[in-house]
Amino acid sequence: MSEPRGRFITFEGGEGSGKSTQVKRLAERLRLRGIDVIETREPGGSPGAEAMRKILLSGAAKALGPETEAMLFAAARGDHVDELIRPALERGTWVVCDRFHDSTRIYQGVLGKVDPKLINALERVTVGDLRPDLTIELDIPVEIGLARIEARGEQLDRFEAEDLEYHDWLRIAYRTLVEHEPNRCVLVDATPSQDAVAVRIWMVVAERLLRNQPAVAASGATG
Ligand code: T5A
Repeated sequence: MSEPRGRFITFEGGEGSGKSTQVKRLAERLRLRGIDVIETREPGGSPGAEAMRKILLSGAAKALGPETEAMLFAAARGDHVDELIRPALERGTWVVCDRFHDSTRIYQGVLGKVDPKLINALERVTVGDLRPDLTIELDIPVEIGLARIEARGEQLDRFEAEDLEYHDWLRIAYRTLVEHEPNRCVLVDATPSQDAVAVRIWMVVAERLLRNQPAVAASGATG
């Protein structure tokens, strides 16, 4: 494969940390700068992966164990990468994705205790050498994130319904990941207002990915 020309940004973090909200905000801001960008999510993002999303989030696969869930998330990711992400990057489009391979590493690998050899093998098969240029890890105290989810008034999915201890470990695991991969991952405090979090994220993206890239006139806005 030729070197991807678009930039690949992923968002990670615990439940209710504001990933979907900030994916949208960042994509809008990038478009204002004249950058061609698509927003996507995992599990999902392609028709095949969206079908697998329904199974995974319904909890239907939980009884089969974390190894099987890891394989299903990986299968969905493989389809998403082949159908949407890689083609977009190759034509120069930026991709902003709500969760990616770190979610499997953390939820199934760390929390589910799936053997790292299996996690790494699945990663090799599904994403190959593709890695995000930047991963924003939205960090939030567990009780605030879960309160935001509950305020939506929707039924909790398979992972949201786990107990508080599970979510505490999740937060610790994400913070540890950022400490281990500081060149790719940036921890952003997700407790302030949506506007304040969006500004902080924009500063990170501008510093890490846009510093030497001239703005393309799209709507007259500059970044
Ligand atoms: N999973 C996923 C795995 O186990 N392995 C994998 O490999 C993959 C890819 C996905 C689940 O699957 C698991 C992890 C997940 O549990 P999902 O429905 O996509 O499920 O769930 P999440 O990705 O966790 O997303 P959520 O919808 O739960 O939360 P978000 O996207 O973090 O938060 P968002 O933006 O929807 O915001 C939540 C609420 O808070 C408000 C929003 O308006 C919204 O109502 N909000 C704020 N309120 C106050 N201040 C702010 N700054 C706010 N930002 C947002």
